[in-house]
Amino acid sequence: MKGIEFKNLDGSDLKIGIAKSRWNSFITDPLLEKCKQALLDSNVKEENIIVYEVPGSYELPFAASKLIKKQQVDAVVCLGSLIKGETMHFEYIAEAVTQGITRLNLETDIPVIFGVLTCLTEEQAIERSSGKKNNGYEWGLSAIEMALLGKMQKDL
Ligand code: DLZ
Repeated sequence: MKGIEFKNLDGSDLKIGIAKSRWNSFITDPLLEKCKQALLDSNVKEENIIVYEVPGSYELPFAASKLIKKQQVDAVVCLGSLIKGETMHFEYIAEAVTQGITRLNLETDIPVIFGVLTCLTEEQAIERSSGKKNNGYEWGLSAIEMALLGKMQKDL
């Protein structure tokens, strides 16, 4: 099987944060839509889905940190789209956002999902954010699975 398989997940007791960048919104809007759909399909209540928008992917770890501290969410999904251009921006931002998300995972007790496309072309990004291959859905399910794991560990 290519990709991730998920069991049935019950998110009815969960509060999930989504940090979403507006840079390349033609990619991040459909990612957000599918991510929310996955949460709703798994019984997360609409009012327990908190979305913070930021200008670009570099700002995602800050927004995720705020969702954790101010909204007490059980998991965060960071949604962004980096498309390689002619300068070094892509490399620096990809490195920074990856490090930022990794730090939050290790330093807070809340899982943060890496929902950032890092593509070489627009076509690659479109392929991964539209139709049946829209990655937003599995990132939403990943958030629920990890939030449930986090809660289980807390109860032990
Ligand atoms: C500046 C920049 C560039 C060149 N490319 C992207 C991109 O492909 N994807 C993305 O999400 N953001 C990009 N940004 C914006 C940065 O993430 C950030 O918002 C600005 O540098 C301000 O901190």
